[in-house]
Amino acid sequence: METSKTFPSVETPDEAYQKTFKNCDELLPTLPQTKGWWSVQLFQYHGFWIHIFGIRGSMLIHDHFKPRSTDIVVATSPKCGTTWLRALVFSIINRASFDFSDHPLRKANPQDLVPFFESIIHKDGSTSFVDGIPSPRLLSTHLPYSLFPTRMTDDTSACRFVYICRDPKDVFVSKWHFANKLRPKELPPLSLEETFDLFCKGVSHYGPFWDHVLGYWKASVESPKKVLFLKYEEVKKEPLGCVRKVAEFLGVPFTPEEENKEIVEQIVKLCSFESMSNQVVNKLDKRYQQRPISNSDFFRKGEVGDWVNHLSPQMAEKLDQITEEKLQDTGFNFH
Ligand code: PAP
Repeated sequence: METSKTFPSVETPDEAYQKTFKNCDELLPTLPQTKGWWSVQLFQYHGFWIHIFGIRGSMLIHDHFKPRSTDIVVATSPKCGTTWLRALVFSIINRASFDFSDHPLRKANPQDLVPFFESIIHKDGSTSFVDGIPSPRLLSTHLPYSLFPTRMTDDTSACRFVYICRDPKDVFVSKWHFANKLRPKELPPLSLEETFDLFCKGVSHYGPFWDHVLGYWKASVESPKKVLFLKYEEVKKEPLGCVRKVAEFLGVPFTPEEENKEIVEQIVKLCSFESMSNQVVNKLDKRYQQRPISNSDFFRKGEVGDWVNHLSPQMAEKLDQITEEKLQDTGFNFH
């Protein structure tokens, strides 16, 4: 649930980009629209409620992105653990390059180390920025799996996706808190009830939430070498096992020597909520120039089951019921 820190310059897109921009401009008025949770309008694009920037980003990726076999895409529906997974993947991939006591994650927010795909594809009005990132490129996205071009998702391309999902009740609560921070002060705060209703109807950034999760889950079943599917609750419970799983999936398993040096333990500790939320950069730095969001807003509680402090038993039951219906016959559950 983000835009880039400094809104990428798109004033002088190159010719190829201009064509995509034009296609996007022509498409938007034809799409169903609704008011988002804050001031951003959402459009229903291929079944998902996405803001203009995300749709244009998706179209640019579709038309212009040149994948590499080494690309790693950290994918999430907003508020499922994006910040955490970015930190984990970054530290797994770069573990030989940095000392844990003087690690980039102690000086930068994970968003600055694993950039947002839908944003940086805009940057410089061409693919030059994204083409210039050295391999392996680590990119983060909220886009649904179905919106990626087949040259990225078919089995012949070796780029990989690591996805994390989370109990929808906790996702909703986390999103509601965050949206209230983003909402302009002139507007009344979002009521929990009204927002809950929208979430249940699937109207939320990159929603419907369940369709987003199921898209990646099905892909992970069909192509386990391409998509690794994690659950926030599992990573909380078994962080060491999950970090080993991610490393294996990415083709960089921990060696016996690294195990002896307790590298896995150090990664888990560095990326833990306690450690990350206490880094000065994550306590103090403002995130965006024009939005009232700070790095600290990405570290609220980091707990499993905080929904119990916000949702009535009836609301929880309703959400569980919707989840049960949506997941029926899919073989997937959130437990
Ligand atoms: P985004 O999709 O907008 O980038 P994302 O990072 O997915 O946000 O979500 C933030 C949630 O992850 C917050 O959950 P909460 O509101 O329920 O507290 C945040 O606290 C949690 N979070 C951030 N970092 C970590 C971490 N290192 N470990 C566990 N949870 C974390």
